[in-house]
Amino acid sequence: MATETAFIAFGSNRGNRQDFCDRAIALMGLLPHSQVTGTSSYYETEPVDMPQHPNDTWFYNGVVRIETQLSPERLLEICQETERSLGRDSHDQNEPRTIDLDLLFFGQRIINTPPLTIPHPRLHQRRFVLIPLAELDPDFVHPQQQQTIQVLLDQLKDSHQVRKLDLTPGAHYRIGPSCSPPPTN
Ligand code: PH2
Ligand code: MG
Ligand code: MG
Repeated sequence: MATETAFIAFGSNRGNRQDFCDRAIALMGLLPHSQVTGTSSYYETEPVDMPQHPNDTWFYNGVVRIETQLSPERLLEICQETERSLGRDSHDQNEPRTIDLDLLFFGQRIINTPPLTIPHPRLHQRRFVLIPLAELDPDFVHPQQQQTIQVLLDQLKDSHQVRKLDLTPGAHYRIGPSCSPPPTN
């Protein structure tokens, strides 16, 4: 089976946003026939394309990169199952959500078969996606725009704010050696 590089964006604007993002990253680490090969920093980001309420919570956003032998259809299904398992109960774009997982790229493939649209149709217009993507792979070429992530970011006109957070992504739920308690001597 061929291995492809996929990028998945995560976002949370409800409840304990850091915790939901940590848990989503941990669950991505358990994907069958797949390996997480990169996790961006967390960013706190101003809401984009949402009706403005005065005390709207900003999002936590970031991106993970995986090498996978899954099909894009199966990967999408697993992302949706993961959203449900983390308490996502609405798919109304305007409702706050515990976690949103969006498939951004699947190698260089262009897919337009409902329910899949890859690349994600708005990713090249969104600073909250391009900044974490550029952290992981600035030279990745967008198969439709035919530009690298870095060039798309340099050319971007999106004035919504994106602030890098000083947190370790996935820290609370990391599986493996970093779970060991610190030495006690
Ligand atoms: N997701 C949306 C719409 N607007 N804005 C930010 N800052 N972050 C998001 O993840 C986001 C958004 C639809 O999924
Ligand atoms: Mg989304
Ligand atoms: Mg989504």
